[in-house]
Amino acid sequence: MSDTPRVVRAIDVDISAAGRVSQAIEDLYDDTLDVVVVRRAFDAASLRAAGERLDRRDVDPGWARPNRRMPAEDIELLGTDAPATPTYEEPRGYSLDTYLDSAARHREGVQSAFAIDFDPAVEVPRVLGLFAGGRPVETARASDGRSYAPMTLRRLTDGKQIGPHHDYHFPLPLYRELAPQLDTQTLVSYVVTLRRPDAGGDLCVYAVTPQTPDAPKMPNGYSWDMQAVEARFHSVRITPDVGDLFLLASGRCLHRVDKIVGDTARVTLGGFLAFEAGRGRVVYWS
Ligand SMILES: O=C(O)CCC(=O)C(=O)O
Repeated sequence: MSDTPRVVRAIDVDISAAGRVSQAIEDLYDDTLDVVVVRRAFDAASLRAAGERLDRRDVDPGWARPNRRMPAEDIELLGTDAPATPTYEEPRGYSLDTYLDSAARHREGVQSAFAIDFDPAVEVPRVLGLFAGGRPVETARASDGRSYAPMTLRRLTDGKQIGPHHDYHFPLPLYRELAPQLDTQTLVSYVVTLRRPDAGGDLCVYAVTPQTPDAPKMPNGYSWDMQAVEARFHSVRITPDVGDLFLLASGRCLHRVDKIVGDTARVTLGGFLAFEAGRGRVVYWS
């Protein structure tokens, strides 16, 4: 085994160079790449208009707040009120039926945030497909055909953040049907920026994996000791602009989102993706 310390391998490309990274999802899976930032991946004007609308405080399109009991992590979501991750409301994860029912009830929630000329159900798989090595990209489905939520809109306002975590959610109940169909070696996050905050909101990615020996934890044994993580491990900081996409090996690399500062919210659209077992297809959900 090599003694060379692990680093976060990140690349930053313009959409015009997407052809150079057409195998990015495979590279993320194969642990030869950790983050790819794709600048101008989506039409910035369409996303900016949606981001502005979603940052209005006088209209509530129905934001769900599954972390409301932890004010610093109180992310707002459209597209589901039972997300595919643990929340403070449901730390062990939602049941499969709760998750799928919520996805069905909130199906229109994401679409209706955009003007008629931008259909995220078409645009998201089209752009993800540019990095899938020619494989089809499809929304995840349970074995009875019910659809997982393809994507969620996320809003973080002043003082909110996403704390450090890995995303390896296959053991959760709602993956009971999905996980056996997938290559569960890792999980990849996809995130598109609709609105940039005045300050804060950067994505910070650390060369700390679930297998890193002696990863720094606080004396309580589960909270990350971020001062020690930042002192001892390589990291990258990413500031996405409106229209940019990033793909992150979020099952492997510890990551967090810096606290938002100021009146302008950080608004993103995102979810997860994975290879089907055998790598013939990419499936995505949120
Ligand atoms: O919003 C982001 O930049 C990252 C979201 C996140 O933590 C994830 O996708 O795992």
